[in-house]
Amino acid sequence: MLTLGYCTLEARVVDITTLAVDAIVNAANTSLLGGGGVDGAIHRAAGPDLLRECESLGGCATGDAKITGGHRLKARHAIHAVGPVWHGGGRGETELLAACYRRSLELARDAKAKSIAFPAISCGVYRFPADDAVRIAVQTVIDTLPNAPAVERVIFACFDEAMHARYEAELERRVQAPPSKPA
Ligand code: AR6
Repeated sequence: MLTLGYCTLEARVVDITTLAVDAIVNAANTSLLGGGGVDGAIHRAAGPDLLRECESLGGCATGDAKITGGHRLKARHAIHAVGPVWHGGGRGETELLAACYRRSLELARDAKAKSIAFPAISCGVYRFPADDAVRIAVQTVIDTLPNAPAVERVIFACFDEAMHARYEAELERRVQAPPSKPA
């Protein structure tokens, strides 16, 4: 766990659809009409009214995000972010992935969310290299938090232990070491 001012960042092995937070982020596609992976799980848990609301949004560009209600989820809102497909790194994938985290936090702020949970966007079907994706996720959240000062809790929801270990290591690396004694 990492504490930055009033906000804690933590990684947990958990099914994101079960979290009672203000907003859960979905790893969606540009249609916003559902799919497999975490997207499918969120739509199944939220029920058909989520799809109806998504149909009214007109899709979403890669690197952007749109917000809906949570419907039958325990979360008040779902934020549908569209991560990049990994094509080797030469097609702006890093910046597009960072933009997903930035836009999601901005939408959470505008919805007055205090707690938000992210899945590892693009790390499944979209094949983004996990170590790089985790670094980008943590760095972008840290960089964006000053712009979303009401957010008090960020959860990185991991589907498996291997992904959890990556986030833990990345957060641990950023925990300030105590100041060393002057020589
Ligand atoms: N809770 C938390 N994490 C999960 C869950 C869950 N319930 N289910 C899967 N994950 P993916 P992408 C993890 O493929 O790569 C969909 O078809 C999973 O282990 O869901 O961004 C969309 O419609 C992985 O670490 O998303 C798009 O077409 C991470 O979530 C496409 O897949 C993301 O895997 C998006 O691909």
